[in-house]
Amino acid sequence: MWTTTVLLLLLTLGPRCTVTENITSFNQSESVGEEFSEAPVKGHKPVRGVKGRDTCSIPCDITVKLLRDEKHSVCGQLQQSLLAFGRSTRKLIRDVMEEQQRALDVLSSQVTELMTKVQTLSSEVQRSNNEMYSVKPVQSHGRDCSDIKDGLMSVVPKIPSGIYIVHPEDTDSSFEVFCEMDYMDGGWTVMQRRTDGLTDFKRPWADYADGFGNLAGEHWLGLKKVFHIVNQKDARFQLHIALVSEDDVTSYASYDDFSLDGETQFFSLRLGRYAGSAGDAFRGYDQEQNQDTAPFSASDVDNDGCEPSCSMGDRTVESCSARHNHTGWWFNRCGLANLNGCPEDAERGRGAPTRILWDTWRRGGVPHAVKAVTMKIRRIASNS
Ligand SMILES: [Ca+2]
Repeated sequence: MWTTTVLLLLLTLGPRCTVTENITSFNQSESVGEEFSEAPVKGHKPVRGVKGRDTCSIPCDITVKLLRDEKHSVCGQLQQSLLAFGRSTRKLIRDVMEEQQRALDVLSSQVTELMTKVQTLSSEVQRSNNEMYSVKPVQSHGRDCSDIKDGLMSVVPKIPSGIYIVHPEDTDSSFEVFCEMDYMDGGWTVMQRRTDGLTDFKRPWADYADGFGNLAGEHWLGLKKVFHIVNQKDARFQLHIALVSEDDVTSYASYDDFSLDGETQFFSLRLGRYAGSAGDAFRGYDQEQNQDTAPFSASDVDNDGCEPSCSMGDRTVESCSARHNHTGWWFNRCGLANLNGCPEDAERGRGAPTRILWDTWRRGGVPHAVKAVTMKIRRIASNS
């Protein structure tokens, strides 16, 4: 009835226009259309030109207003829906991203765990590789590995690398050494080897004098034993240093003469001419860095040339051994080489680099990070 009343009201007002039944708000029922098409309201003439039950005439400005109101209401609803949709989409995206982040976190912790396992496994592989060498010393006596090689060459087609017993000339002592019989024609007595970082090189003087570590793996043969070998009558030795970087680049430094003074001179180093690809870090770039002729120092024996102290950049150094985490070497105002260097205790557990120092071996001005090194000596002249 309300609609009918509105329509009747509309018919009495202002300019007129034709409204067809597709304007739904005005055509709620057939009876409505019937009501004003066939039964004209009292006092009003039917509008001219409007015929049949499906059309009606209402003022245009009212129609426009009603349509506009309806449009506003629809627009408002649409806007609300869009806002709600936007909010729910944002929440959905946030949820998905959070879920993916959680998945990534889980994956990254798994990768870390795997890396640790791989590291442990490769250490074990390295250790078992080392143990593959003859751990039981070969009972083949000679004065050093070069002498053993010369003695066995005529009777054994291929001399294996491994642990041999040597008895240097003019000494009462015999001891075990590792002989490299394959590398560069063999006959090398290994005096130091670093491979896996499992042996602690943070040691006092007595250990550096007597030797430590595992001959088949990482070890320091000992200054007394090396002195006995290189101090033999009418024998001269060369030194070969083989380096491997963290990214598996290899390099070497060799000296055509190598000897040590006795213990009373703190096993001072004596080097011949340098050849190689790693640079002469023993001598460095100037006399201040030169370790040739330097006596050996350890954490408890200080012969490092810093007396009472050295200035290095903005630092004052009293003990090169302390500066190099209490390792032993032929320090001279520290210098550019320390093949016995090891990482600080705090760094060790985190798989820190070995800190083996051979500073003249560089790429693009930056020293290589050395992961493995072997120092070995071989006879270059015999008393024959
Ligand atoms: Ca000092």
